[in-house]
Amino acid sequence: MSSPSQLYPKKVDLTNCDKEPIHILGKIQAHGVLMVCDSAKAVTQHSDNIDMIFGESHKDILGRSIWELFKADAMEKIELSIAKGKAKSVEVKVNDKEWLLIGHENKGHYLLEFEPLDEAASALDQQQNLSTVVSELSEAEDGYAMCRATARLIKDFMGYDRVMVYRFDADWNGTVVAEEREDHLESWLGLHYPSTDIPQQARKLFLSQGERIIVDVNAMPVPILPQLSPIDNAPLDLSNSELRAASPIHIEYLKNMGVGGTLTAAIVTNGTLWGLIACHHYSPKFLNYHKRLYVKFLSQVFAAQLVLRQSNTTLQKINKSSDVRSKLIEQVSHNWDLHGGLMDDEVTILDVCDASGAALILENKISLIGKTPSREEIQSLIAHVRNNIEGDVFHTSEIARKLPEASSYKEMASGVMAIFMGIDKKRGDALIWFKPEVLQTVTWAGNPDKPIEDNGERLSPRKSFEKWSVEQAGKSMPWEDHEVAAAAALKKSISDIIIEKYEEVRELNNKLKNAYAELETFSYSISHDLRAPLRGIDGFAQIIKEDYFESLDTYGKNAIETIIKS
Ligand code: BLA
Repeated sequence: MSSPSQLYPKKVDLTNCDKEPIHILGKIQAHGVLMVCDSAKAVTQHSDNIDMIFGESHKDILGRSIWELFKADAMEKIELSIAKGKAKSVEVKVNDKEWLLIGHENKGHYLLEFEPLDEAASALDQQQNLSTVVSELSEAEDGYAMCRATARLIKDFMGYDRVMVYRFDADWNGTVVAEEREDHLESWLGLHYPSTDIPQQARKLFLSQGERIIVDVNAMPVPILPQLSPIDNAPLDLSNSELRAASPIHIEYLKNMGVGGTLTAAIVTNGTLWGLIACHHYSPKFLNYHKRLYVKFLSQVFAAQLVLRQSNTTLQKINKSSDVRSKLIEQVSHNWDLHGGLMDDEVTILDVCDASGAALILENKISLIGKTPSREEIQSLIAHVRNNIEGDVFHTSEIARKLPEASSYKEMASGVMAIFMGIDKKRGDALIWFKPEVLQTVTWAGNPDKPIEDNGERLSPRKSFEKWSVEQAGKSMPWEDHEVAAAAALKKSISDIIIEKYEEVRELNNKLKNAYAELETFSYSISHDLRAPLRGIDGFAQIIKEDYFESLDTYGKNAIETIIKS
């Protein structure tokens, strides 16, 4: 059998740890048994502990039809477990032993996973539990209280030593936001863990499966034989397997934490992983499939309630900001003065969100309000934002991370949110809001910069989870969804105003052009119409001068000279 050091290249580091193909590691956990067959129901692979089901009687079952291996009544149930769209778990009895069989199909492979049958909770109990969950969640006063209630209920129902609600941040680092634990255990509440503890392929698999148990961290995983499937000559895909053995790196991590068994359930909101419910037991712990599904269901109920509550809060805030927006537009429309109407009136753009300073850049003029960087710094910031904006709103709570020069004004503006307005983004008419730096002490479980240790032979997860405090600088409070939504809505309203104003100016321009054209025609016709009689006057005056000049008195002579000169 291959040892972990054979499975893992020596050079496991943070750049390739997220490439480990955890769905095809070729092993299952030791508490269950796996059989795989093809569409003709001939056994193609099985776990190396098949004797747990058949004893010594069926040692060599590869290639044999499962009809030969199971009695007719068991076969009926097996057929049911792998039939599409039917119940996936069935109870079967083989050699006087009862099993829970969970079946599924994956690319022409029929996976039969046998787990020990354990007493399932009664439907009535489950219903009562569920009603407790729903009422506790709806009574909770805020999101944190909901997390606490969920952790407590799952601990009560399932009996793990420690149950945590773990929330991911935007960079996939995570924090324990609620915890229920046995009294003798040290608290992990509020501890931060780096994103590398749960690499991206693990998060992806987890998101699709929703729940996963590791029964005994210290048990040897059981290999699947043969290693390559004769159906497609590839390692067996265990993505949807209940028994899939965990990656040795993760097992080592759990051992370093002193954990004996885990159950983890995904908290999914709007299609993404919001966080996890992580249950730890300090000795091995098996929870049957139905109870696991129940935990999965509870975490779905929790996620749905969370989304509902967040949407309600967001909606309330959006409504409030919509009033602010209407007032701003009204102010601007009074005398078409954006600078005055947005920055220097009863309501200002600072009321749109929770910002401590803001700037308006419009028609090459910059107006400032509250605490802001200087005009020159804002000009340079605008250029950065213009190159990095995706969608309608740019926002970051750590501007200096991408724009190092911004660290000189991080105290007043670590957080930046910006929108461009009007027709010409290149001209850079923009609104920018600032949030100040919030210095925080973040406590990590172990040194987050060294999630991996080099023990000479190969690299392994960190061994120490000793609290590690780091002063966090250069970061503001985050921009909440409703603030970003308010900025986007304001962008639209102001752009409309600017476009309206632009249209108005264009119309005036057209009118002016027409007026000029008319004036030109007018003056042309005037000059044309006047020229003819003038030429007549001039001609006749010339005749008088040439033929009758001497018969005129001095006054008449002067008059003729004046007509010709004029
Ligand atoms: C998986 N790591 C996980 C999972 C969790 C954590 C919850 C999924 C669990 C599961 O699928 O059963 C991490 N567990 C935590 C954290 C807490 C907790 C943070 O209880 C906090 C309270 N792990 C490392 C390093 C690597 C790593 C350095 O620490 C990689 C180099 C890998 N973690 C890793 C892998 C998996 C994992 C590969 C997937 C395990 C599997 O499904 O096979």
